[in-house]
Amino acid sequence: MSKNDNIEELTKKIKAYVNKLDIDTIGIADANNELFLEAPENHRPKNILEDAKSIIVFGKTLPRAIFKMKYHQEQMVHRLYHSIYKFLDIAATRLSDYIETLGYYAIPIPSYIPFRIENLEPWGIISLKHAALAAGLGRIAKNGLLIHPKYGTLIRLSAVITTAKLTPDNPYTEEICLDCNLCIENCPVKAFGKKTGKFNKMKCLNNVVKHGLNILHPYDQNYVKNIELVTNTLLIEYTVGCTKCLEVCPLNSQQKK
Ligand code: B12
Repeated sequence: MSKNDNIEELTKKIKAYVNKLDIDTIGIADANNELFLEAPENHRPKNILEDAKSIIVFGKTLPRAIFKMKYHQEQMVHRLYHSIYKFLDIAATRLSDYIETLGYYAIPIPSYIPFRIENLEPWGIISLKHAALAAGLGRIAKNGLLIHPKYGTLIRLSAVITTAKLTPDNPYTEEICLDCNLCIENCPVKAFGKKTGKFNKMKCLNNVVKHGLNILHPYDQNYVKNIELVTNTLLIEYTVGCTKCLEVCPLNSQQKK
């Protein structure tokens, strides 16, 4: 296929390839989407890949049964999180490879690690929630997560930035979040400010990312300074200490059918 190919044809071809990878949902965003301007310079798709034109964003859901388990829930969440992130990383790598065989450049975005620390805050290479919002996959729920009309906040995300010009999808306009506040009220570390609703990432991170290393290393300013290297190298297989905001969401317990 050459660069002069019809944009619609190319879009269809790429979406068909992604669907063959057993993906639950897919959308396309324009690399110029103004949402990305809210990210720091070095976390905008256009600055990550020269001449980027589109971002293909896709997701896979966690099984609903996670919150119906009587025993071993934390252990299963641990395994499933890392399996699903690897699954998505492999899908993104395969898709990038496919797009490059069509004559364009394409780069897969990691679904979790490595992240970067900017002003003492963790950032993914790009924010996948915002990419998914731009690609019309869903809306941002009250707790700041991407909420999908069918998979709720159990949807896990991945993306590929490419120089191929593709047809972007429209934003998802209907309300999805039920605004019930259960996720905010049940947060065990009160990560959401009572008055402002602002999300304190470090409070959440300290309760979520559990690793043997944390027992040996005091969680202080020095730790936070080194957290990028520590997390990206040693914490890859951390266990997930908290999923309360997912567990209490009414949309996450609906049957998938
Ligand atoms: C670092 C990180 C964390 C950190 C910090 C979270 C954070 N909000 O930044 C910690 C460890 C706390 C964390 C926790 C969790 N995480 Co996390 N995390 C990430 C990671 C690697 C980077 C996120 C990032 O870049 N944040 C930086 C910016 C965007 O922060 P922000 O708070 O989201 O943005 C605010 C402002 O910047 C501003 N804003 C407004 N408009 C716009 C527009 C743009 C373009 C930008 C950039 C910002 C912005 O408003 C935003 C909301 O307040 C992503 C993977 C990825 N590459 O995206 C996964 C990711 C966000 N995590 C995910 C998940 C599942 C979780 C947990 C549910 C895990 C769990 N415990 O079960 C919790 C969620 C807690 C919660 N309610 O948010 C999923 C979310 C999927 C979804 N459906 O939304 C992601 C996308 C991973 C994936 N591949 O699916 N995570």
